[in-house]
Amino acid sequence: MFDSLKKKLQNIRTKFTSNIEEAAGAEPVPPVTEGFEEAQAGEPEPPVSGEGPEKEREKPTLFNKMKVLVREREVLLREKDIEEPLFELEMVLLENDVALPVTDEIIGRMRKDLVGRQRRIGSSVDDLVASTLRSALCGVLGEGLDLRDFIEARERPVKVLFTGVNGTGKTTTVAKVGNYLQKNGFSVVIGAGDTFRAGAIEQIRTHADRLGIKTIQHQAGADPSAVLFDAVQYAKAHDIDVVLADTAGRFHNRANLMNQLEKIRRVMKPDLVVYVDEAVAGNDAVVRADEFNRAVGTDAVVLTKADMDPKGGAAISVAHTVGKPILFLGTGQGYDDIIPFEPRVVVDELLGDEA
Ligand SMILES: Nc1nc2c(ncn2[C@@H]2O[C@H](COP(=O)(O)OP(=O)(O)O)[C@@H](O)[C@H]2O)c(=O)[nH]1
Ligand SMILES: [Mg+2]
Repeated sequence: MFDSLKKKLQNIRTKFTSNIEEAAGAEPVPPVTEGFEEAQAGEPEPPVSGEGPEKEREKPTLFNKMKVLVREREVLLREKDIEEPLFELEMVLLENDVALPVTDEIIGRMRKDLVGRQRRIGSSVDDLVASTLRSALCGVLGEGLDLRDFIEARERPVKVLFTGVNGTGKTTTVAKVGNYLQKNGFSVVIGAGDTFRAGAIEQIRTHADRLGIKTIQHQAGADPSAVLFDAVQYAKAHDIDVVLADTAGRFHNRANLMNQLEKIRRVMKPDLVVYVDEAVAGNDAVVRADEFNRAVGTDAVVLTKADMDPKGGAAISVAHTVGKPILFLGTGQGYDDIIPFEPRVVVDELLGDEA
C-alpha cells in the first residue's frame, strides 16, 4: 500500500536535502581566523571610506550578521531555496490523488514551517525536512481514534452503528471489526439491520457464524430499528461488550434510507456512528460522507479497499476532508484485512521511517 507515493516522497526528500545543502553552502561563511576576531574586537572606528569592496565586508552590521553565521553556526532558509522542491512535492501529491485543497494545505504548512527557519549547520537537513513533512502530513491527517480505548471508556454495551451506501464494504467491515474486537478480548453481538434484501441477512449471518459471533436477525422486510433494538436488549441480558449494527445502504429511495437511519439512531442510541466508504472513491466519498453526516451524524470513518489504492492519496484526502477520525482501513476481503488507522504510523510508512 502507498508504494508509489512512498517512493516518490523519498526522492523528493533527497531533493529537498540537496537544495537546502546548496543554499547553506552558498552562504558566504568566512573562516574563523585570528585576524577576523581581532578586526571584530577593534571595531569602534568604522573603516576609512573609499577603500574598495573588500573593506565593505567589514562594516559593523555585516560583521554582526557574520557573527551570527559563524559563531552561532546557523543558516536561514529562504523561500527561493525550497521553491523548486516544494513544487515537485506538490506535483507528486497531485499525481498520487491527493486532492488539490489537501495538497495546498500540506505545501502551505511546509512553506510556513521551513521558510525563515534557522538551521544549525551541524544538524542534519534530512532530519529537518523529514520532521517538517511529517508534521505537515500529521496535521492534515488529524488524530486517529482507537476503538478499544473508546469501548473501555464507556458503559457496556457499547453500540456501534455502521452506515454508508451499498457495495462499499459495510457488511464485510462489520464482520472484520467483530473479529478484531473478539481478538482484543471483547464480546460481540451483531444486529442484522439490513432487512431490505433477504440476501443481506444471510450474508452477515454467514460471516458471524464463521467467526463464532451471535447474530440477532428478523425476516426480510422487517423494521431494522426493531432488529437493532433487540440486539441491544440481547447484549444487556448477556453482558455482551459491543453491539455492531449492520444497515442497508439502499432503500426505496435515498430520502427513505436517511429516514430509516434516523429512526434507527433514535431507537438504538448508538455510542458511535461509523461511516463506511471506499478509500478509492475520493471526492465521491467526501460528498456522500457529508450527506450521511447531515442526515444521521458521523463520529468516525472506515475506508475500505485501501488494497486497491496503491497511490494512497485518495485515502489521505478523504481522511482530511471528511474531518472525522479514521477508525480503520480495510485492506482486503479476509477477516484480518483491517488495520487500525494511526496517522503517525501511516506517515512513518509514507516517509519510509518505520520506527
Ligand atoms: N479488496 C477489498 N474488497 C473489499 C474490502 N471490503 C469489502 N470488500 C468487498 O466489497 C464487496 C462489497 O462488500 P459488502 O460488505 O457486501 O458491502 P456493503 O454492501 O456495503 O455491505 C464484497 O465483495 C467484499 O468482499 C476491502 O477492504 N478490500
Ligand atoms: Mg451490506
